[in-house]
Amino acid sequence: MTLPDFARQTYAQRAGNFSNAAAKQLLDTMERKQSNLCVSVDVTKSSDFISVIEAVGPYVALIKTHIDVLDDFQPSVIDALTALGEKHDFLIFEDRKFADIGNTVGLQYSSGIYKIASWSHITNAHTVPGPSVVTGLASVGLPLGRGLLLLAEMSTKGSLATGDYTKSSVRMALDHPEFVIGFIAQSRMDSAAAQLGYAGKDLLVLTPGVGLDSRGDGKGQQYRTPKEVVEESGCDVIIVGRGIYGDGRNLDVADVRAKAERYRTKGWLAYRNRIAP
Ligand code: S5P
Repeated sequence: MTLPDFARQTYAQRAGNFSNAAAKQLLDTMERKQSNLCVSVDVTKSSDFISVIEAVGPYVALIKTHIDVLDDFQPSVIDALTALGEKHDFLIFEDRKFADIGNTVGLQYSSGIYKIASWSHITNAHTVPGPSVVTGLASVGLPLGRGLLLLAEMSTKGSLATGDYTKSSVRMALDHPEFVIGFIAQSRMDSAAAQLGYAGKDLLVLTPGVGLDSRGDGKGQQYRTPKEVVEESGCDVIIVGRGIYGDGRNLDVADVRAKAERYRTKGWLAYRNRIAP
């Protein structure tokens, strides 16, 4: 497969392609920590949540959360998460998948018990509502220097986010370059962007559905390896959850740390091979 030019640039070079503060920070962090790993911490106890993040912190550029799955959420969890982000030098991505009218998503992003915009550098949205989902979120997130990812494709079997839907998602991103920093997707979107007349616009691709030891979870999830995702498909960040902490029960922190190190090594090698084949 022929990859476009952005896939051959270093993360440090690409930081200069973005005006958005969160995108620049993420790329600079990836370069500094030599890591394109994002760990998705989908556990339900706050103590496990913090233990996993403490263990993987040194190896990641980004921590992805589903803050609403914590059974015992307290605002102090956010303080602990933020402090670990400062200690270990990573950014935070709340995987909220907003998908409502602009007014509602603005409220969901700023308010309620989670106040996502106040602590999450990056969040994401489905494109099904059309551009108003982006403008609604931007009215809250842009003044805070936040960034948004659009779900252009999904990792699940039978996903409807393909073809014209994916292409329309790319158009929505290109129409909002200050706030939209890229996609959740399985491949680069540069050829769709070029077809839409935006050949020179860099956008990040963060990719879930990454696993070294399994091809699926029996619940619709499909896994590919870091090599397939980063080197062959040109994606920028690998998002790994259960590949690192298993089913989240009986956490073995030393094992979680070793797995994070393993994914970080594989992800970085795939990137090195991609930029200097
Ligand atoms: O297409 C997608 C988009 C996302 S954000 N497929 C996904 O799996 N995700 C998220 O990535 C999902 O919500 C979960 O938090 C993570 C994958 O977790 P894993 O345990 O399967 O690695």
